[in-house]
Amino acid sequence: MTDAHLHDKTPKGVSRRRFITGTGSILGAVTLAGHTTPAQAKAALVPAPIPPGAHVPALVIGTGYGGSVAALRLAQAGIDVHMIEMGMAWDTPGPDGKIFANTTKPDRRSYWLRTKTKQPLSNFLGFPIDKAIPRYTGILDAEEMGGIIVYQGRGVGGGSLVNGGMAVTPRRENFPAVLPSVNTDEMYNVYYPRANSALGVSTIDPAWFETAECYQYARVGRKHAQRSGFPFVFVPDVYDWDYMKQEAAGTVPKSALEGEILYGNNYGKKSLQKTYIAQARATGRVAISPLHKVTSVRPAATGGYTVVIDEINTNGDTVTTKSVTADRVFFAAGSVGTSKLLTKLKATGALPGLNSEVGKGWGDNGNVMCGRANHLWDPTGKLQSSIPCSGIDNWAAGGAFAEVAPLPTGIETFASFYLSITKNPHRAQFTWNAATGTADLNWQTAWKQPSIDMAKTIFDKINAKEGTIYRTDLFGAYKIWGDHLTYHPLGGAVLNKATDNYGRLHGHPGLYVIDGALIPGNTSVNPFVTITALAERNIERIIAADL
Ligand code: FAE
Repeated sequence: MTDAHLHDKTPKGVSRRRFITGTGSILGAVTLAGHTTPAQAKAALVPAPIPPGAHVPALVIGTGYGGSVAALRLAQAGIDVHMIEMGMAWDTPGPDGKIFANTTKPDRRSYWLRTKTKQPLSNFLGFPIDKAIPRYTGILDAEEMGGIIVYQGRGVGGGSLVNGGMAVTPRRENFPAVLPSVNTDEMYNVYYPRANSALGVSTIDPAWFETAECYQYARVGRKHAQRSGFPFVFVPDVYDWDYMKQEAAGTVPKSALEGEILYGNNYGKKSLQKTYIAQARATGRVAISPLHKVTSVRPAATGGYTVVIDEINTNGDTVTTKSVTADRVFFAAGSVGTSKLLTKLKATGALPGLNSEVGKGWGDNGNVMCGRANHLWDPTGKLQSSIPCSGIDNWAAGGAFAEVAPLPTGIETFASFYLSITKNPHRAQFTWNAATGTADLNWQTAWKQPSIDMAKTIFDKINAKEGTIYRTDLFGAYKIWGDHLTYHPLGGAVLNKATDNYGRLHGHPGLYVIDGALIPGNTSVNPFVTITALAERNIERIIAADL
């Protein structure tokens, strides 16, 4: 790389001298002097927790899928990265010797700054099951906004800490509707394979599936789907299937077979901490500051951006407010986090160049849940793996793809449980509320009706065929549909609208969006593989063209 090249590609507003120093002496020293040793390069990395006044070449807000991809690829390109994460590091065991709490015994580790649990399945046999817990910076955020509860992971690893690990690539024919401005061939030939490989995605051994006690519920799901003529598909996951076999054999500590999901997974799941983030740290160029929350980004007088960060304690209180500078900032705070931040920064004049697409195009991936009551001769099993491995694909005919999900209660429930992803057309918008100082979302509860209708194309038919009924006791006293929530927030800073076709925010060179906020509301399947693959595509272009 020549000096002239550096000059050409320096973002507007970042002085060339600043950019070279700002790259932690890595690009600068390596290319201009050619003498930097790995030890010197490492010494230049700003340590965590990030000190006030620090200057970093690349600052990544959030440590979920988008952020982890950005950090790894930037580091591999020789650029020092600092990741800022509002949640905890999740690297220290609690009093029970485990890092994460069990799903059946939520404690302070389970929820983000709540004094009572907010379980997605709020009731059982009609009775509320939420309970009091101490307020703490726990792992699962149940964020209540505009008529919907949006569940999100908090901590180093983002959503990968709490999710089911279902790693689904959309059917190729559905992709153009998901991301119309992205080349389908490139995604399926290059970036989906790259993402799947780096995430460690694989599919359950079909022979083991047939006999495993813990997947009786999925086999019942298959039987019912097929008897009604629906295509039943195995769904890949990032869980280590060999580990699960050992759990079933009783030779290792149990995780999926102990019902762990939602509040973290102690053993078999390959969260980002074990994949992208581990690789990123191994480069020696990535530092992570947990319990740090970005509250502002604005152009710095000296070039680059000033980033304001609150360091918080485990009660959620701000301990210190720090100001740092960064040559480039990657927004990877998740669909909700990125959208809220950008909406605020545009409205308050911190980033006046952002366009009017910011905050728009937010959707819930059409999530809706339901349970079915099976006959007594059709038990789904006491032991249920918390990791789903299968789904019912009625996307083309009915606009719904349903995960056959577990109900890992430890007792026989005679219930089949499903999370459907549907082609819900509604999109909401974040707007700044100056009176409350919050970014509000205008989602409406009634907007879930199309999702219910699409899910019914599957389950009304199965119920009619099997002579069964919906469970009415899981989401309230008499409520069939879990239509109050989403696990899959998407959009709010949509690709090729709020940003260019690679995630560069309009109006502010050197600012990028690289997470689920780029995807306009729906992916037709579970989203994280698409978020990861899109981030791989975008960062490759950004590194090649901008750095
Ligand atoms: P995400 O992973 O949410 O990461 C954003 C990170 O930014 C988080 O760690 C935040 O704490 C952090 N952050 C936010 N604001 C700030 C700030 N101001 N300063 C510093 N840090 C901040 O974003 N998807 C699937 O594909 N398959 C599944 O099986 C699946 N199951 C799920 C189950 C549950 C219970 C949940 C909640 C989600 C599930 N998902 C699943 C969704 C998936 O986890 C989600 O789409 C991705 O995690 C989104 O990735 P992003 O990189 O956009």
